[in-house]
Amino acid sequence: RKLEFSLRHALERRELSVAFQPVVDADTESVVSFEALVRWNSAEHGFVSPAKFIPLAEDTRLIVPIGEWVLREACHEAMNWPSHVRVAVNVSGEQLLDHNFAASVVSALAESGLPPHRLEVEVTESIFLRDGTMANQVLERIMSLGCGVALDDFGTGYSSLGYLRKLRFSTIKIDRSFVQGAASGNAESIAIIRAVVAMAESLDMSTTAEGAETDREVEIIRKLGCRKIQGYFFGRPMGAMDAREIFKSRH
Ligand code: G
Ligand code: G
Ligand code: NA
Repeated sequence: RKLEFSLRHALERRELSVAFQPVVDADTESVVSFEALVRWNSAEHGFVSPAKFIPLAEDTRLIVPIGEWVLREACHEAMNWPSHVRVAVNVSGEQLLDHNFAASVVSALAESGLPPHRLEVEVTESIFLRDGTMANQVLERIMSLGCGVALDDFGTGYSSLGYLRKLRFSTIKIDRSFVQGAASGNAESIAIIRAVVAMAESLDMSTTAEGAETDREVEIIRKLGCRKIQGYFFGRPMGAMDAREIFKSRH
């Protein structure tokens, strides 16, 4: 397919970039990390949404070199931020299960000089469906390097609590649909967020509420005890230079 052909050449043509979205501490509202989000401005197709090209990259395994590039870019860029600010990088199943993945994390850290604890790898529940044993092993290796591992889109997939017993995630990310539900008074969403926060606390994991857009949403998330908040209310994904500016203006 034509899009696939273009995507094959996107890296060498320097059409990819990384956007960074701030994650703030729920109490202080100061930026504690950024999530790295890949962007593609294609010569042939213009801006292509990740929702469109990430699945294509996964099907064609182009996600392996693309993901490795994002990882390196993100680690390098994080070196320009204050040392308490972390960077989170999304990792697809295809990438995580590639035999080279752990080595690519090691070299991204070494090349950039980023301390391992400043990198958090984000995975979704779906990775445990493919090859749960292997996914566990790779994630344990990543954790043993000192990196964090966040469980993304929690509650939307094929949730099993089994992997929470095996792996010490640094963060559970609560899906935007629960945040929206809670703010519109949906009792089930509120109960689920409350339960996830309590579970995370007792497992010594942090929680991030995703996709907060309004002060009403921020208000309820805070009341429910989520530790961190990510969403348009505090900042959209932005270019690297704009992300750096945040620390200049706010100190
Ligand atoms: O901003 P947003 O449209 O960026 O991203 C849509 C989805 O694409 C995100 O939910 C995320 O899961 C995925 N995504 C964005 N960047 C990356 C990346 O670098 N690697 C992988 N595997 N997925 C990404
Ligand atoms: O699922 P993941 O954590 O990868 O989510 C990242 C995606 O969510 C990106 O596409 C990002 O642009 C999007 N996103 C981040 N904040 C908000 C928000 O406040 N509202 C909406 N609608 N999308 C958001
Ligand atoms: Na993510």
